Amino acid sequence: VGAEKINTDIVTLTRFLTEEQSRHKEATGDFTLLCHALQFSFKSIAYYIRRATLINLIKFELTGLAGSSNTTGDEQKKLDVIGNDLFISAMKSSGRVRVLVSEEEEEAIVFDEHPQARYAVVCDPIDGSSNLDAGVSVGTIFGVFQLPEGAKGTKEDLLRPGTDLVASGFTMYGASTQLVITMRGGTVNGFTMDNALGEFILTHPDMKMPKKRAIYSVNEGNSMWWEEPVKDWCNGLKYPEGEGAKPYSARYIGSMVADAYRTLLYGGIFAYPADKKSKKGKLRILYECAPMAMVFENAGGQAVNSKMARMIEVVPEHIHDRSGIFMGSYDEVQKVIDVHKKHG
Ligand code: AHM
Ligand code: MG
Repeated sequence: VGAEKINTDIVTLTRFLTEEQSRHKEATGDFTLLCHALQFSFKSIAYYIRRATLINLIKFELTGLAGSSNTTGDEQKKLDVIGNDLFISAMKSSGRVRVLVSEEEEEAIVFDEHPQARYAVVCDPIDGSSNLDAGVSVGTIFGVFQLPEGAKGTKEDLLRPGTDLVASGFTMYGASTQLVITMRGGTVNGFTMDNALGEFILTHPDMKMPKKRAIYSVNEGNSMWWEEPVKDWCNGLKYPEGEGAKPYSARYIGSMVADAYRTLLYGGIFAYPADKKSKKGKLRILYECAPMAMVFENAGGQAVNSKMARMIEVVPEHIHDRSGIFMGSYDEVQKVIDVHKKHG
């Protein structure tokens, strides 16, 4: 130990949630329990991703590790299936979730065994999974809605704008596991998983993103399909006018949680616009765009769709509905909005 200064008053996610709950006199504790179940799903997904990466390296198959095999028994169970199963089972066993939407599931999952449960959870259990084999960071994106008493968990309970979310956030399974979480109208808090303690530690309290930063993050390979205002905006960043003006830096990982996490910390803008080929964009409103929009707004940034409407106010037409999105530092998103206004 010696001269090393040891913090003996660590704020874990568990402690943070307990303190949050005691600040809300009317709280029943149901939401806190739901958050504990979320926490467990993040920990277990992080664990399996780390383990699978290692196992892949030494050429084992995932079947045995996943603890179950499919009909042929020898085909490996994909990590996104494992992540999805871990998430569903954690939500179901919490007893607090009435209905769940996962990117991996065509239909919403209604937990009729918990008819009194008052929450709906939306998630992408492992976003960016096409990057997994290259060891690139992936993550879980989630959102929580509160349901009216006696809700049956129908689709209508879920086709709501992000402004109805009571909590949202995402994890990033990278060099370390990061968790970013925010509650409606609250601050954004970042936690880092301490593997030795098995706890998420509050390392980034009250995250506020830089008001501007010359970094843009977009798949420019799609630019031949972009609409004029989007092309105009991007060219403006690369070929700025005026004496001594410097162009923006490009950063694109292709894994939303990783691009979002960097953008939150360093500032800049992340975009996945709708275009002539993908008229509705690529990313999903309910469990990708809306939760991220809430995080970015609560951190002082902005998030809009391709029509320049506030992303968090968009109501999806169906649970897997998509949207274009621009999210990031306040001034950087404002630039996009201004260019679109100019085009009328
Ligand atoms: P996924 O949900 O199938 O993983 O797709 C979402 C991912 C995001 O993480 C990322 O921002 C985007 O797709 C990248 O798309 P592209 O490869 O078209 O640039
Ligand atoms: Mg996804």
